Amino acid sequence: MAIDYSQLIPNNVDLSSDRRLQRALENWQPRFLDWWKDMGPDGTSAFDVYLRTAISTDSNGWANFGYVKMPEYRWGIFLADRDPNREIAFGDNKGKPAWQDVPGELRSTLRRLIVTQGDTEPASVEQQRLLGKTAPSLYDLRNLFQINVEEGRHLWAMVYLLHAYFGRDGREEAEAMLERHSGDPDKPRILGAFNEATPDWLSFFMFTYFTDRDGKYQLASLAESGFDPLARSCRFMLTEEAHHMFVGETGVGRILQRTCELMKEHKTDDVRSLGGIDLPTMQKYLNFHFSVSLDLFGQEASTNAANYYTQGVKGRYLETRVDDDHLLTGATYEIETVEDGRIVKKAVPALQALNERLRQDYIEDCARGVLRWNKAIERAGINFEMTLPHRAFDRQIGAFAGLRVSPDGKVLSEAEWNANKDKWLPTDEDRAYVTSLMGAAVTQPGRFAHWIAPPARGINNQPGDFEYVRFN
Ligand code: BYC
Repeated sequence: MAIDYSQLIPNNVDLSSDRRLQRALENWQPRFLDWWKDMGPDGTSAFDVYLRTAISTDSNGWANFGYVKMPEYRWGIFLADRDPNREIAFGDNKGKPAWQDVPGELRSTLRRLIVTQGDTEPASVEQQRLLGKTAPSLYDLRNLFQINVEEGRHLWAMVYLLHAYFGRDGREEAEAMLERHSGDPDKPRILGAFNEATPDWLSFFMFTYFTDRDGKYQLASLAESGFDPLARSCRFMLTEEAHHMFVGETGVGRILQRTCELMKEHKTDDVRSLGGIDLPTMQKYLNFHFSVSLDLFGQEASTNAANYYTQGVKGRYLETRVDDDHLLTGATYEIETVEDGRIVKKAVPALQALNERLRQDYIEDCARGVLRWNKAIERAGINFEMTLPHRAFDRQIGAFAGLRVSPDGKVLSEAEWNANKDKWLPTDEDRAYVTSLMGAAVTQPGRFAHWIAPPARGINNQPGDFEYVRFN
């Protein structure tokens, strides 16, 4: 369905037919814009940015490029097309028609999941608010802004659901989305990773590689939901999410490329003396962002997850392609957990292991990009391998929280951990070094900061010296 851009809130949900809902959202809109002004990318209101804007949800329409001032970006409500025959694919309600409204008994569960999902979107914009000041190129600056406006749109997607289906509670939750803030000691964001700082571009690329990828897996599970409006919202969000992970993978890849070039050119490992980011520091940042993102999947054995599945509100990754009964009542799944201070494998009811199963899908996906990075390092003739740390390394949530574990999965004493942790996680000194490289934004078209290689190709096939952002 095409999106009507003549309306104040572009949408493909026939918003004008429901005046109450339309008015409620039109009330929320200025508050969103105030939040964007206060907490969104700092000092950027006048910039013309070469952005992709969705004008319809089909394959031709969702990637329209042109210059836009970000506060004028057409944030709107776009759901993937409805399949009138869609059935719930799993759990106790398997085979029943997908719900077009919220079943009363699932109201609080669904609201909670939608709020948790929605909360991450503005959180990431807040985390990235100052990065524009130190962008390594116009190309990167534009990608940052693209991600920021789309996270804003993803907030709109969840706020629409809250307003349309959850009455007064939903409206209150929509307000609260703009009141919690990343890292705020009194009103923090809900999930841990979204209260961490993203102070530099290495962190940003690691975040978009690892944490946005959690977004992919959580959205994919919610896209299986029996609550059809949620499923359709998430399905369309996933099309936008792919670019965010692309920015992460290629961003890390371009830093690695530059580092390898410096190492080869100067025949040294001492990349810092040459103004680059050394490979061990890259590995430490990877360790940090991977483990923080693993926490986002929740407990290894979770009755919440079992209930979500049985009730039909949150499925598995690509649920309909899994070849089993989609009930999982008698099935077991092997997880790693902790017993008597040791990491052990244990079979648990598959229903309780759904967070862990999703985490496993995620880890395998993360590993594919690491493999591509390593191929590039190898092609450059450098003998170094980036690795994903063990899933128990430095965890704060779940069975491994509090356990000291090395990146290769050995349980350590507190003393062993303290003696080694600076080799595995970024130290204050590492962070200070990376921050020191983040000079004033590089704003000349076609130029790049010294520590990162140019991309292989431009956005929408634009040439290397394209003016992605015009400062007015
Ligand atoms: N931090 O039974 P458990 C994205 C809580 S990212 C703090 O395992 P459950 C994006 C948990 O709430 C995707 N608390 O929980 C990326 C529970 O609390 P209660 C975001 C945590 O519900 C980049 C308790 O611990 N979407 O889109 O099975 C940029 C017991 O845990 C954390 C979603 O997350 C944590 N990390 O699993 C922009 C999808 N983990 O009940 C955007 C919606 C757990 O004891 N959320 N807890 O009070 C969910 O599906 C689930 O809430 C979770 C947790 C998977 C997060």
